[in-house]
Amino acid sequence: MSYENIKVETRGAVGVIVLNRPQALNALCTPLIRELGQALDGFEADDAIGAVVLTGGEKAFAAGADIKEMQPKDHMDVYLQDFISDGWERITTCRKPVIAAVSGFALGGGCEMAMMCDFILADETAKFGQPEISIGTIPGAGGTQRLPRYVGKSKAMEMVLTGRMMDAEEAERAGLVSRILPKAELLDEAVKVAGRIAGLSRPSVLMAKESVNQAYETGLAEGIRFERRLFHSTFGTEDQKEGMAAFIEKRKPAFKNR
Ligand code: DAK
Repeated sequence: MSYENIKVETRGAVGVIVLNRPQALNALCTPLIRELGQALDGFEADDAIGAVVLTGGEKAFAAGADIKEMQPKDHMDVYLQDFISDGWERITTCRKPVIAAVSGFALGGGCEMAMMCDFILADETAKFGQPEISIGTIPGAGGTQRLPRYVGKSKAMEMVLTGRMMDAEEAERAGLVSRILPKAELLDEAVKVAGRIAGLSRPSVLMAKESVNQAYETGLAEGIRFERRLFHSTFGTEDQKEGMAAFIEKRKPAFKNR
């Protein structure tokens, strides 16, 4: 499939999606979101792919939703069309892990998109922010909900109310970013991490992801019960037998994703 606003490639068992509107700092216009959804659908359906990396350009991961597209719209336009809701949530419904590799600006919808991924790797130039308040609106793709879950109320509230940006070091300290990598290595390292995940037992990976995500949806006791059920169910897989046998026999496991 050919795309205008993203680039898509596979590297081994890893699907790589590159946001590619550099002239607009990867502003997330409707056609881009549509293409992103199509690319994710393709990788989800492809058994050869075990994980996905989502990245942008050097100057920007994405500087937000497209302000030029949004500016003329009125309430009834956005409400009746359910403006840009369709497609935005696609990342969050991916069963395979999606890793964000962030260089440069991740602002507004760009920051929200990175937070929808399973974890965020960043380089030292990364800057995160929810600047919507400065243009007369508020975050609309989960920023007021996910940012406090990542960094706590105080920092999230300050960022949402002032539009202040966080640099990579602060983002790592606050827990928004899992690791900072040198700029030249960001994508290769993200693909390597994704490749490691893709080489593990697929059912275990999907269950592990589902179980961590459950921590944000339920209370502790219910979450632990959910985890226990999934943990027990891994004992019904061939991969659990193989993984544990390989450990005992001091060899690499050969997972079959069964
Ligand atoms: N939209 C459209 N164009 C953008 C853009 C954006 N968000 N960000 C940058 N650009 C464009 C600029 O207009 C400029 O284009 P030309 O003027 O050259 O044609 C080009 O990219 C380069 O930008 P600058 O000249 O401004 O570059 P600088 O280095 O001077 O500044 C900057 C970089 C990132 C600080 C600055 O561009 C900036 O402040 N950008 C806007 C950041 C922002 O406010 N972002 C939040 C947008 S609101 C929802 C889903 C999502 C959302 C809402 C709802 N639903 C699911 C319902 C999200 C909303 C938002 O993200």
